[in-house]
Amino acid sequence: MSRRISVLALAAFGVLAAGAAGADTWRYATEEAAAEDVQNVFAEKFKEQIEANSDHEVQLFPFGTLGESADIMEQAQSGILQFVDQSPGFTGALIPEAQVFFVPYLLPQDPDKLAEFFRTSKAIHELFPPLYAKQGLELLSMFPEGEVCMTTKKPVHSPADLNEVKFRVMTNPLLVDSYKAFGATPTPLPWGEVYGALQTGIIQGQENPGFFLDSTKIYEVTDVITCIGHNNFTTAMMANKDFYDGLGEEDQTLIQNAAKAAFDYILDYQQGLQEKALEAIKAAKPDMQINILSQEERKPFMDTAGEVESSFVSMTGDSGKTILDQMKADLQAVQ
Ligand code: 6CS
Repeated sequence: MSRRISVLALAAFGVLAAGAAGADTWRYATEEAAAEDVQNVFAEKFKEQIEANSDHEVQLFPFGTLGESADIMEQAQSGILQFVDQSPGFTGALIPEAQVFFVPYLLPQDPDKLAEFFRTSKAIHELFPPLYAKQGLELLSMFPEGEVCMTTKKPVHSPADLNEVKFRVMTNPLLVDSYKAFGATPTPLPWGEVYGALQTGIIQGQENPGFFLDSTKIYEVTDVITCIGHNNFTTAMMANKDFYDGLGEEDQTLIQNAAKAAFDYILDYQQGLQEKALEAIKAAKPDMQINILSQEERKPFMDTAGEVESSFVSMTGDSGKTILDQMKADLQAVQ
């Protein structure tokens, strides 16, 4: 080896070694585009905590910069990204048990109970991490994003009103079953296609939490918002597992603490967010109808829960049943 080459090799080794022991740049992608969207507020808080407590830097990639949810998940699994936010709505195709979050009316509506559930759930903190680990992912946090409401072109007061409505759902089989049980014709699509599909009439409905209906201006291409209290949008934040396992204890603790701080912050951030978002939509489009269905009107939707739960168990077997039972026990504990 010539001296010049060996010096270059050493210099390169020095840079790599310094990188391993010193300041690194970590890449983190989310599924949402606007800075005030819940996943980005969480990510920004995480970044702030990491950068305030170490020499590492976190680069954020909101939706639209690196592709659809499935793309960023692939990038996280292959190690191109160190962190990713992917919702069970998409992860359900990879980890079928994650679809448990789509059994209607399973999660409580009360924000304090919901927060306590996410904070303490054994299903979330003990049963899900090994399932994510099998997919090369270190599950760092699961958090709620807000009550999901439907947006459609025509009013919905009962499942009969969803008859023949092509309704976009995230790409997992249980959501398809759930919207079939609600009377609609479910159409799984990645997020990037939803606005255009509503605009051209390929689909006539979709569901999302209030802040997202507002920030994505989905109300421009739908006319009615209907809230039936059937779900709260859940998401998950994770790291590439090889990357995480290769870190020293100090960096792992740094990441765990930053994820915990972001979790607490995001629960506070959501107080009153749904109401504010619905008001903002009404201000932007005064003829938008916003219907919060009564208990009586909700009943036929609620009655589908057992059927969807059975589909979940037949899709996921013993593993899914264990998660479902644990979730019910966790929910019981916070009631
Ligand atoms: O419906 C969706 O696909 C999106 N909804 C939210 C609230 N976050 C990300 C996800 O891609």
